[in-house]
Amino acid sequence: MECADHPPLPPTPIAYDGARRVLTGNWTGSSTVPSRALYPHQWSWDSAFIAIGLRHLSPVRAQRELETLFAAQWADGRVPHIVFNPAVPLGAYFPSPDFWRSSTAGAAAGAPAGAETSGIVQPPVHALAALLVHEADPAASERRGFLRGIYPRLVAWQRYLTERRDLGGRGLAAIVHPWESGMDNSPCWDPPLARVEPAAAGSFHRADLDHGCPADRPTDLDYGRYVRLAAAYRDHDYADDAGAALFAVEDPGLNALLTASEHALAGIAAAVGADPSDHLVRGEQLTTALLKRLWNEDAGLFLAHDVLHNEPVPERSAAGLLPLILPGLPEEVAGRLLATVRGRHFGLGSVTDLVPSYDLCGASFDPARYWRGPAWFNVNWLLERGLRRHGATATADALRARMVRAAESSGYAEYVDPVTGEARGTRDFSWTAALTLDLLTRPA
Ligand code: 2M8
Repeated sequence: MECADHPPLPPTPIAYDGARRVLTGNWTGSSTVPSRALYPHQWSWDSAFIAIGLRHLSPVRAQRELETLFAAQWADGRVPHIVFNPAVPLGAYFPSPDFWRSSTAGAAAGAPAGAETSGIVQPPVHALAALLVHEADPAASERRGFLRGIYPRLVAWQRYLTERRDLGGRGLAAIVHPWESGMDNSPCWDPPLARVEPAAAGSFHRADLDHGCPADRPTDLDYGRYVRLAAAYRDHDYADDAGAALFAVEDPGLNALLTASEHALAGIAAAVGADPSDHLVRGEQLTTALLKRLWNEDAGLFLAHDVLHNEPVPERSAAGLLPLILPGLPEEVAGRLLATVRGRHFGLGSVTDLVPSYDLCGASFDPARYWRGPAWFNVNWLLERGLRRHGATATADALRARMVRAAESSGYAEYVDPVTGEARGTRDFSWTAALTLDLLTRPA
C-alpha cells in the first residue's frame, strides 16, 4: 500500500526516545509483548503493528517479530490471536493456555503440537506489515529469506479467512468472537452478544482486573459472554461450522484489513517473483463485496452485519471507517467517509483530537471504557494513511502531529480519551510506541 508524499515532522527526540525505550523494554528476545503487566504474551495484530514500528529500529528484529508469530500458525492457515510464552505463570493472563488447550482441542484443525496458543484470530494486518518490513531493508530481507519464507504462510492465512470464515456465503470473512475484531468491547457486538448465555461469574478469574482499572475494562457480564463463546468454539474442536456458531458477524474493520492485505500480497508476490494478478483480483472482489454488503448510505460508513440474524448492526464504529485505507474505493464513498470522520459522529479536528473508537452521539458512548469511545493509536494510524490516500493531506498531517503529542504526553497509553487526551488503559503500550516511531520516521 502506498501513501502520497508528506512532509517530515519536526524532530521530537523525546517522543522518539520514549517510544524506543518502550519497545526495548517489551522485547522478549524473539517477539514483543503488548504490555509487560496486562498482556504478557504475543498477540497477533499487535505484532503486526509493532513490526511496522520496529523496522525503523531494527529491520531484522521486525522480521523476527513476524516470523515468531507465524511459527505458531495452524495447519488450516489460521494465525492464533495469542501465542503463549511458556515461561509466564498461568495465572498472569486469563484465558490461559489451560483454557484454550490448543494442542489437544485444536489438533483436528492443525494446531501446532509444540506451542500453546489461543484458537481464535485477530484482523490480518500481517501482509501489510511484512511488505513494509521488507521495504525497510530489502537487502537484509533477501539475505535472511524473510519475504520468500513468509509469503506462503501469509497466503494460507488469507485463504483461511476468505474461505473457511465466509460463514455467511457472502464473500466476506465472519468473526466468531468479539475479540477477533480486535475491538473487543465495541457496542457493535452488543446485539449479537446479548443472545449468548454468560459463563457463571465464579467459574473464572479475570486477571485483567489485577492490572487494569475496572472503569476502563469490559463489564463482568460481557466477560462472562466472551468466556462462554470461546469455550463453545473450543469444545467444537475450533471447527468453522456456520451451523454451530453462537456468534458470527462480518466486521468492516477486519474485512478492510483483509482486502488491504490482499493488495499487499500482490506487492510481496511481485517482490519474490511470483504472479501478483490473483491477489489483485481477490482484492477487487473483496472491495466489491464490502461495498455491496456492508456500505450504508444513510449512516455514511460501513456497518457490521450479523450473519446469524441476517441483519446490519445499526451502530457507528471506527471499524466502519477503515475501508478508507483501500485503493479502488469509489470516490463518492471515500468522500462520504471523509465527511463522516469530520462530522458530528467522530468530530475529528473539531470536537476530537483523535478519531474515537465509537460514535460520539451513540447511546453507548463512553470516553473511558475499552473500545466504547476512547481513541486507539492503531486505528488512528490506519485512518491517517486512509486520509492521505484519499487526498485529505492537511487533515492527515494534523492528525499525525496530534497522535505523536498524545502518545508522548500519555506515557504511550493503550488508549486515550478522544476529547481530553487523558491516558486510559495500560501505559508503555507497544503498538502506541511502535506506530509513534513510524509516524516520526516515515517514509521508510
Ligand atoms: C485487547 O484484547 C485482549 C484479548 O485479546 C484483552 O482484552 O485481554 C484488545 O485491545 C486487542 O485488540 C489487543 O490485541 C489485545 C492486546 O493488546 O488487548
